[in-house]
Amino acid sequence: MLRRIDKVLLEQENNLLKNDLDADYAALGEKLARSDVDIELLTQAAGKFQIAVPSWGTGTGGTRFARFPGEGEPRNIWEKLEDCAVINELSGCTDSVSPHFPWDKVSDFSELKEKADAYGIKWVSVNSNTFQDQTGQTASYKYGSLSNTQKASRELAIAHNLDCIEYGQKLGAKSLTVWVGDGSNHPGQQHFQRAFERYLASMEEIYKGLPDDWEMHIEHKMFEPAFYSTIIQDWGSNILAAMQLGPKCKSLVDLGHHAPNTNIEMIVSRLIQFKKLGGFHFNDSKYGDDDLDSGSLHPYQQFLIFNELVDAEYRQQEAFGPAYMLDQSHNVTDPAESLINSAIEVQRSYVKALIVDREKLYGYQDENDALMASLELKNAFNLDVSPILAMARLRKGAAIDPLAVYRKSNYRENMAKERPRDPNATGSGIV
Ligand SMILES: [Mn+2]
Repeated sequence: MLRRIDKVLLEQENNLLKNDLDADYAALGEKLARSDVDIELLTQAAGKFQIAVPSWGTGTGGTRFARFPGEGEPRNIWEKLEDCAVINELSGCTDSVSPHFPWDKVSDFSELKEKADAYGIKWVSVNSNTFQDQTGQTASYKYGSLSNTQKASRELAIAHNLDCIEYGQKLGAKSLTVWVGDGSNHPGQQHFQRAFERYLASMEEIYKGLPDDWEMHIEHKMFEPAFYSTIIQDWGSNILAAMQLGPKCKSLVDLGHHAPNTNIEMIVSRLIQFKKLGGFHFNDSKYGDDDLDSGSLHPYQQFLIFNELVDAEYRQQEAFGPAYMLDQSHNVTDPAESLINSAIEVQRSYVKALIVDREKLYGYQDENDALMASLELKNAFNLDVSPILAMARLRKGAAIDPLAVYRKSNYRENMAKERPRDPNATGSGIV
């Protein structure tokens, strides 16, 4: 397999840490065994866990005020793929990339697929972009895309989404994620019902173009770029649209797209119950943003979300198989470092949720023992599962300490020489 990080360096670094890891792993294994938890099963589960990297996440993000591009950041999808390969080589848990069109459009998709195959990277959910006008575009998205009052704009947005499906088929993807910035900035600007009707009619046209084995995922977002109303502002409008469109349409939960303090784990449970959970965009949020690194601020919330997901797995819930993806904005960190770190933080939440004794928890719930029920969750959350994650990485040929290897490899410094910055390049967005 094609590699971006020197294997000798990786093994040298792993060898320095292996004895300590073995000792920590053995100690944790003994501790878990006292609660009848088999550490080997957890390590195997950690090894299987995979989360997709968004192609646009490999570039420095930005805010409405400015973007400060980093040295050596990727200038096109080929270079984004290179960085995604590095992230996977070191983390061992990001073997897929989600592309965004037209940003990632190429003339020869088979060449792009071959290159990704060589790195052991798969392409997953394709994302459409109808929230900005492209050069020479015949109709504008200024007043919306799929819900625009003007037929020409709606038709252009529908055609773009159908193109995205076609590109995705060439790459081997199986789903289309649709997020639109449609909404309004003034009370009275938009007729809520008519706008939603136009959106649904447009989405029906896209749904008709879905191959049999594809899904369409709708992403909701409370606000921004529209600041008064947004067409799919929350999971309510999202699931209503998904139910209206049909079984191949499901809802996607972006953690940062909710009001502060929203009980996202309960939304996840509802979507699971009605077979409408399509996938996730993981990130973290303090206010109304979707920009912070996953698990950097609310790791317990992320754990509680995984508690619902693992519970659905445990109950063998019908039609359950959400797609996991990161979606963050990296303004002050090296995007590769943030993506490595976040992928591992999401994997950490998953492994911790596996430690919860489901039958014990159900018992406490049935007996209305609120304190013991909450402690069953909290005790699992409080356990440091780092040795399990590190061992899973080591066994897959990834790095015990991914960030240390990344920095020792001088990858970014080398890329700064290979990838001189184009002063006219457009920035990556965050959706
Ligand atoms: Mn998102």
